Order: sequence, then structure tokens, then C-alpha cells
Amino acid sequence: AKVEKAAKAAAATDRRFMQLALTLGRRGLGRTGTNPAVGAVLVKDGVIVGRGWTQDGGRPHAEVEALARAGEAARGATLYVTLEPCSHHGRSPPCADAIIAAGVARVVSAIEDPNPLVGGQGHGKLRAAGIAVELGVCVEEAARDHAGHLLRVREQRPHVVLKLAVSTDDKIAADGRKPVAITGEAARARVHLLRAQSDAILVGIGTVLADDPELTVRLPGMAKQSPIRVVLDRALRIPGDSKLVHSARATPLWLMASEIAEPAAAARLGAAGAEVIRAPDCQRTPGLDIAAVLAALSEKGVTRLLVEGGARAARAFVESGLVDEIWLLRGDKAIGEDGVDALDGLPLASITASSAWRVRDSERLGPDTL
Ligand code: AOF
Ligand code: ZN
Repeated sequence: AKVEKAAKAAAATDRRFMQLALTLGRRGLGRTGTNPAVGAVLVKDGVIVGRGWTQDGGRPHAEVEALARAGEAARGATLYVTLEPCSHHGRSPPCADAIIAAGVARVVSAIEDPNPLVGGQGHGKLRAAGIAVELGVCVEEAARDHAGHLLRVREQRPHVVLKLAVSTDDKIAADGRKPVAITGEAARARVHLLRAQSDAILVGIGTVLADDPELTVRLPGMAKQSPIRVVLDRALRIPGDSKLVHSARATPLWLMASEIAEPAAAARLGAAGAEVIRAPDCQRTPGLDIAAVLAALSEKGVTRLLVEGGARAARAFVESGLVDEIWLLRGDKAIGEDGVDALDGLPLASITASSAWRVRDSERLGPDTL
């Protein structure tokens, strides 16, 4: 019983330090390019001697950062890392080699890196060097944080989050698409944080024409963290004097267009700083082929995509079956029957009452609920 108790305590300690590593890794979300945002903690005799996370642009890697902080103290320490340390010579030398050279005694990692260049070989290398390796601590959390990387490698598409802000009666705008304030300040701040943690934000052209949004991150101290803005604009209808086009030189603007778009429009928008990306139209419903759009975005390095509306884009994504998470924000006011349905005629209950979806978390944000 004593042995069992000690093992339980050790497992709890491992989970606690892994949770810290996960928290550190999240600092990099939306900032590491195609690289996963990894977190690492070095612990010796119960004391944290080094912490690190994947740096802006994806390098240095988290482990190297933690090892640099720890210096000599890394010898004999335990490394907690949210993803298998790399074993390949990429744009940086393998983390596994650095871990071995530093004399780390034990490595606890959450999940394997599915990158075919790594895929178990990182752990293999460490074990071969006599390091105790333990895999599988906080698997679910790590898989969530690294969902963009996992899907990029396995399915060549980004992790897709759909944000919906609806009234009590499931509307997103008033009659005639007039925008109305649905949620309050706390919800707004949360959405901006979600934007900052994404590689790209996507909206449909209808939303651009109705709202003229800017789709940047407007949080104190985070102005530089605006993700790429993407518009589903198959016919290139975006106005040259829209806020998106105006700011295209400061923050990237990608326009997803099909072959029906005029080359002249593409040239004009390109000259204004936007990038036009061609994608095929959907065979079944009017609009672009969502799977093809996602493949194109993945190809260009997007791993975490936030879909922000409007109703048509939201419906197209839901119907594509390629939405991984929905952030459903519900305000405390009703809009009335003439308002615009959140999913363009598809009842919201087709999600909220469907067994294909489950509620993971819920939270109050001022007068609203998430
Ligand atoms: C790690 N630690 O913090 C991250 C890793 O091009 P490179 O050399 O930067 O390698 C990129 C790959 O390394 C990336 O696709 C993923 O498999 C892994 N990311 N690995 O050991 C880290 N971010
Ligand atoms: Zn590495």
C-alpha cells in the first residue's frame, strides 16, 4: 500500500509539472507559424530549474529554451515537455541531442510528434542514450493544444474553430443584416484573445459587405498579434475601400476566389496588397469547396483557423463536417423573428441537440455565456 501511495503521488507530481508545461506552451499559440507551440519545464529535486516555450516564428524550440535557462542545473533533472522532442536536423539541431548532452535523467512527454521526421524517433534516441522516458501524461490537453499541428501532419488541414455569437433566439443580426451588439465587453475581449491565438481568421464576403470588419486583435499590448485575415470571396467582390483591403499591407489579407473571379479584379486587389488564392467551387452547394480551401490554407502554413462568420460561411463550414470546435457565445437579448439565423436556415439545434457534438466547457462572461 505504501508503494502504491508513493506511485500515486509521483503521478500527481508529473501531471502538475506537465500542466505547467502546457500553460507555458500556450504562450506561443498563434505566434509559432507552422511549428507547434510546445512548453517545457525542467525540474530537479522538486525545484523548477528551467522553463521554456517555442519562440515566435517557431524557433528556438521549447526544450532548448528550458535547457538554456537551467544551464548546469539540467544535469540529472527531469524534463516535462508537451510534445515529443524532435530528432531531426531541421532548421535547428535536434532537441533530443541537446537533452542528452545536457545530462537530463528523465523525460516525461505528453504525446508523440506525428511529424514523419520525428514519429517516435525522438523518444527512441533518448532511450538509447539511457534516459528514462515516460509518454502519455496529460494526453488530452496536449492533443488539444497541438491540434493544429496534428491535423496539419495527418490530414493536411488546419484545426478549425467556429465562433458564433447569437441572441437568445439564435440570431446573429437584425433584419436586413443590420449589425447589433449581441455580446458584451468580456465576450469581446475573449474573442480577441482567441484571434490572437489563431494563425488566421476567416469570414465570408457577405460579412465584409455588411459589416466592413477589420478583423485585427485589439487588446492592450497585443496589437502586433493580428493573424492573417482570410475572406471567402469566390467572385472577388470585396470593395477596394474596405477596411480589410486598406490594411492589407500592415496585416496579411488572403482572398479565396474561384475561377469565376475576373483577372482584372485579382490584379487590382493584388496591387493593393492582398493575396488572391484560387480554390475550386463546391460541386453540391453554391460557394467554394471548404475542404479545398482548408487544404490550400494548410499548404500555406495555417494550423489554427478561426471562422468568424457570417451565417453562410458558418453553415458551409458546419456542413463540410470539418469544424473541430464551436465557440458559442450567447447574449442576453432577443433579436426577433426577422433577424438573421446564425446558420443561414440550418437550425442551431442541429448542433446543440446533436449527439455528434458534446459540450466541453461552459462559462459566464459578464451578461453572456460561452
Ligand atoms: C520540438 N520542440 O518546441 C517544437 C517542435 O523546422 P524545425 O527544425 O523548427 O522543426 C519543425 C518541427 O519540429 C515541427 O514540424 C514539429 O514536428 C517539431 N516541433 N519540436 O522538439 C518544439 N515546436
Ligand atoms: Zn526540437
